[in-house]
Amino acid sequence: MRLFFALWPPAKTAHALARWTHEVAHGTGGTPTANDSIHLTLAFLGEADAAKAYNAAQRVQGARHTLPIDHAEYWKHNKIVWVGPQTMPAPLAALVNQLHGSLREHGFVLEDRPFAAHITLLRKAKPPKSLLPLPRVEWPVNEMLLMRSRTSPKGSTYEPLERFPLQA
Ligand code: 2AM
Repeated sequence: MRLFFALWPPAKTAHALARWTHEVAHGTGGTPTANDSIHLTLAFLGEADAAKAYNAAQRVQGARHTLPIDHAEYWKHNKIVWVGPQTMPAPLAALVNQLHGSLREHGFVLEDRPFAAHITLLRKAKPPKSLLPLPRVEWPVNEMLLMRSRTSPKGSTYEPLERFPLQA
């Protein structure tokens, strides 16, 4: 199974981000992420064993927090438009560090590149002249999810396998 850990926004937040993406796409073209597929990846495992991933995640004790979405950027190398926090929130950094540490202890091989908190909203986009101001959105982070990804020529679909509540 192709697996990853992620944060999922509430429907209202995803909707606001999707509306913004739609406006941006007038200028850049590209394929918008479907509303219910908008997410932030914490760790990408690729083909992996779900039970092992579950065990690794159970050891993680993250704290609830709010994720600010106050930065938008275009990456030339993979032609995506993404949004995320301008500054990494400390509880998110701690969550990612714990999760990556526990996954490595359980034998998972993760990318060496430093973690970049990004939410991909447009793929195959042309470079934008400028990016529209972002809507003010609330993204409460109360749980992390173990997700299964299925890829097809039409794109990826995601299915939650397990939810891990964060501490209040
Ligand atoms: P992306 O949005 O930048 O493509 C599911 O594929 C999620 O895992 C996506 O959010 C994707 O990020 C992320 N991801 C991280 N590393 C990946 C990799 N090597 N291959 C595919 N997806 C990866």
